[in-house]
Formats: sequence, structure tokens, C-alpha cells
Amino acid sequence: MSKSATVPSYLRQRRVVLHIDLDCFYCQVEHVRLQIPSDIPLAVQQWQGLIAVNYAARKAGIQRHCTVREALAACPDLKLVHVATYANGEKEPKYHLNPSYATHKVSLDPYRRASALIFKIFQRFCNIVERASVDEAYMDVTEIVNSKLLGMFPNLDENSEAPDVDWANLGAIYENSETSFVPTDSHIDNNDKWCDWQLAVAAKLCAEIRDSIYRELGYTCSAGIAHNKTLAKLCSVLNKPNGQTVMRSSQTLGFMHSMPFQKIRNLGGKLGNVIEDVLQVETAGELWKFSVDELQTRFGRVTGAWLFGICRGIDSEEVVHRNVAKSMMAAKSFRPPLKNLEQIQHWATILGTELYTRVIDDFELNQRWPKNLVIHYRCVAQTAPRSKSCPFPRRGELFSPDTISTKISALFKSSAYAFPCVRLAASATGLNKDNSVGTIDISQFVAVRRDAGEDTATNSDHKINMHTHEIASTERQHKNLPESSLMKKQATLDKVLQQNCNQTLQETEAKIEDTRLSESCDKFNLSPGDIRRFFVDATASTDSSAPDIVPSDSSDTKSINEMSLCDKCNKMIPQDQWIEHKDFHFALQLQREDDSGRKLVLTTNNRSSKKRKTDISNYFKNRTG
Ligand code: TTP
Repeated sequence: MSKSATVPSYLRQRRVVLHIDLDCFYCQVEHVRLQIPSDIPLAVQQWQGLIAVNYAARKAGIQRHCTVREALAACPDLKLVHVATYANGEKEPKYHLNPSYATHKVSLDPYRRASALIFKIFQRFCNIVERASVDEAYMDVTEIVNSKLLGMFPNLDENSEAPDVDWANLGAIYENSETSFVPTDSHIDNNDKWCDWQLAVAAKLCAEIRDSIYRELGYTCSAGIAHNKTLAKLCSVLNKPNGQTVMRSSQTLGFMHSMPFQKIRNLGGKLGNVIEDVLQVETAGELWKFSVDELQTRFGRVTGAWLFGICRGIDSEEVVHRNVAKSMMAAKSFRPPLKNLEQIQHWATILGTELYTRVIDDFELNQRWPKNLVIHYRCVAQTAPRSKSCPFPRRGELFSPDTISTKISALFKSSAYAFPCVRLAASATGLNKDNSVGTIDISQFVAVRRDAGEDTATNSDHKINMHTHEIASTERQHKNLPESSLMKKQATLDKVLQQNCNQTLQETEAKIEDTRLSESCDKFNLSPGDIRRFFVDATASTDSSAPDIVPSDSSDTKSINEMSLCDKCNKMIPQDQWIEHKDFHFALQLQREDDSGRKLVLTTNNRSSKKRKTDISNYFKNRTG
């Protein structure tokens, strides 16, 4: 039995989460590679756009989506580094001086390699690491922290009195200056103090992890330390660069009050837009006006309860161990499009080389080997991207990149292609431990079991129960707060809002009806059919309806992206669409959970004030129909 099993139960139930995010990641990789001090303004460029800007350059007003010309006008001393590229016929990416879109292919390998080394360090400290993107992760350190606490206080039990925490040297400790939200010491009970001890121990551990990354790799990162993922993520940006912030429970309400609610995880995309439209709110604090019943009536049992909690900083989502992607992809968009098989062959060589290098790198690092080789291509005459696959060459059969390149060409030739071709991508999918090599990491099995259990009805009920428990304790915290005029104003507002509710919803309905389908299509680069599937299939049992967004390496900076594999639908998703994409699955999961109890409904009033209930999938189906 683990040591932490003997800490009081309220400490075992209080999750302790770190969110660590590298500072200006691609820039730091270039600083280290080129041995340039971090106070020199530097930006990473892809064709004529910037994809990463360091903090010295940000001071000069340069931002990520500036063009090279704009950036140099603002800061003539700016050091520009173009991302590595594969040139015609080259087997390895290089830092070419003047790469051309027509002849070169972008390679993000240097950043992926740096990322893999960083995650190795995370893994050394903690066995529950959830990769959120190429340069950020959540870590569940509850067990480690509880065990350290027991080492520090061997007699710790339900009756132990908590000494004061010395917060010095643990990073920034968030404090809200608005006294109406800050409980006095007399409102923080003994259990809360022990929970603060958990955060203090976690903060020390976090500083050690960050220090290791700096000492071993030369990168700085920032972090948030809190009792859940949402708060850890929200506070990790508060002291960037190279800072960490602790969010104590007693400070949470003050922190959340003025937080623009769309900054909250899972509320940055569609779900957030619908909530903003329906409730006419901008900050998390404004959501406090709505009772849990009201939110459940409007958004369903699960969504309503989740929303009620999340706007107060309550989040029961687990950190799921996942520190490597399950597939990898090399892709290229063509402008002008390719016109013949000879050109396809040429690019197949380049894509095959990139994929080969990454598969071999991954094998060395993680002893994994892919199951399938998949090509995705898009030809002008075809409305949607197509794909074709074959088994990936076995380890003993793969001696050079040519084996993959030949297979890519063969797959293309054997498919229903038509010229001109505007995009070609090749992926290695189904990466799994190669059983012929050494021992198998047992944590992978644990991760699979966790994934498998994630969506069950029992789990969803458990989440609601956890929520109810935390909501009750937050209400107690609310009561403990000094009576403020603000709170009274909220109660009055609540009543006014109830009265105006019908009008607000009517306006919202009209507004949403006015939003044309084409807007969504533009935003997601999808066809109307994709949008329809996105919502109509929301009740289906698999996530195959997730938008099939094929990556690009065009000159548009927005599409110059790290790709991440979505483990829910097995599709590669560009980083700038990741939040929206996760939102999609999140909405889907909420809807499924709701379907097991009650349909997710928006209660709206039509113009004749007659009540009507709209299933959210029909809602969007109607819009697209
Ligand atoms: P971010 O973590 O969003 O940003 P950052 O690390 O550059 O800066 P910060 O300190 O503010 O966190 O992205 C990580 C890397 O991903 C970034 O260095 C470059 C790359 N990236 C793109 O290529 N395109 C994009 O649109 C975004 C958002 C990031």
C-alpha cells in the first residue's frame, strides 16, 4: 500500500496539478542551437511570417502574426531564424538561408526533438504526465506530494493542526487585491491549511522540474500550481517568462471573478460562443448570477453542473497520462498544384524522408514502431481529402527513406487520384511499443485502461457527484466571505436577469440564426457537409464526425502548425485548431453524458413567446440545412 494512503482522506481527494509551459518555445530552441543570449530579440520565421517571438522582441511590440517586413520595421536588430527545411533531393532538413516555398518543405523536427527531451524530464519526476501540446503538459503530483507531506509530518492525521506555510522561495502566490473576495485567516480552516501545504510542496517540486529543464537543456518555462487542471493552466501564464504561480483555494473566487470566461479550458471555442450568446456574459464572475438549476435547464444536466463549477474554478477532470503522440505526419500543400506523377514522386521522396527520420527518432527514444502507412491527398476536382493506407514496413525491412517514399508513390498511383493535386500528406499511424525490444512500459497499459474508462456513465455520474460535493463547499466559502455590497448587487442582478431572460434568449436566437454557415466554413476550412457532420453526428457512438482537417505547410502563418494527434478521433489536428477541436469532443462528450440522462437542450422563446426546446444537434442542423 502506498504511503499516501495514510494521509487524511480530504488530502487524498484533493488533486494537486502542475501545468508547465515552455516560454517562447521555438525561439528558445533556436537560442540554444545558435548560442545566442536570451536578451537578444529573436523571432522564428516560416516563409514571410513569424511563428514564434521571444520576450525581448515582444518588448519591441512584435507579435506572432507580424510579417517579417513589419517586424524589422519595429525592431531593425531583430535576429530572424527561418525554420529548417528539406530542399530538393536532401535527405535531412537544414537551416537554409533563403528557402523557397516552391522547392522546400518545412521541418519542425528540431522542436519535436527538443519536446521529446523535455517530456523525458517530466516523466522522470512524475508518472502521470498529460501532453497538452508540443511544449506544455499537465502533471498530477497528488501522490508524490502526499507522500512527501507524510515524510515531513509523520504523525499527520485528521486531528493534526497545520502550521503556517512559509511561502518564501516558492514562486508567486496569487493574491487578489479586491477585499470582497478574500477570506480573512479566520475563514480558512485547518483542512484548507493542509491543502495549502500540498500546494507548497508541489511548488517546490515544480521549481525542481523547471530547474532540471534549464540545467539540462537550457530552456526556461513557466508553471501554474493548483488543485485542478483549469486553475493550473490559467495561472501558469501569470508570471511568464520563467515564473511559477500558486493558486490557493482561498484565492480562487477572487481570481475567477474578472476572468474572461472564454479563456477557460474548453470554453475557448464553439461552446463558449454559444454560452456567451445565450447568457450574454463575458466574465466567469458574470456567470455566477445563474443558479445551477438554471444552467442545467438551459444547457443540460452535465453541462450545467460543469459550467456552474468551472466559472468558480471547480474542475474535476483527471490528468490522463499521455506523453507521446500516437501517430506522426509529414505534409505539403502545393501552390501551384502538382500536375503529374513525376512531381508526386518528387514530393513523395521528401515526405518519405521526413517520415523515416521521425519514425527512427521515435524508435530510439520510445522503442515504438508504427502499424500503418497512410497517405492523404486532395485533388482540385475532389470535394474532400482522400486517403489510402497499407501496413508500415517492418523494422527489419526499413533500411532507407526510399522504402517509405516508394510506398507513398505506389499508394497514390493505386488510388482514385486526379490532377491537379493541391496537397499530399503521409502518416505513420498506430505507434506502439515494439515488443521485440526490451521490456514494456507498464504505464502504457495503465493509460489505456484509464482511457477506456473515461466515458462511461458511471464515470459521468461520479463527476457530477464530485461536482456537487465541491459546489457545496464553494457555497460554504461564499457564505464565509465578508458580506459585500457586490454580493448583494449580484442577488439583485439575478432577479433582474430572470425577468429579462426571455428577451435575452429571443435576441440570441435571432443573432445565431443570422450567423451564416459560410462563416463557420471559412473559420474551419471545412465544407458545409463537414459542418453538418460535425453537429448532426454528435449523437453517434464514435467520434468519426470530427472535422477532417488536413495540415498544411502553406505560407499562411496560421496554418504553419505543429500537428497533434487527437486520441479521440485519431486525426491530426493543427495546433491553432486544437482548442476548437477539443471543444468539439468536449461538447460531444457532454452531450453523450446528457443523452444518458436527459437531452442537452436550449430552452428558447420564439417570437410569439411560445416555449420550445431545441436539441443542440438539431439546432445546428437547422442552421446548416
Ligand atoms: P505557444 O506555447 O502558444 O507560444 P510560445 O511558446 O511561443 O510563447 P509563450 O511563452 O507565450 O507560451 O506555442 C508553442 C510553439 O508552437 C511556438 O513557439 C511556435 C509554435 N506555434 C506555431 O507554429 N503556430 C501557432 O499558431 C502557435 C500558437 C504556436
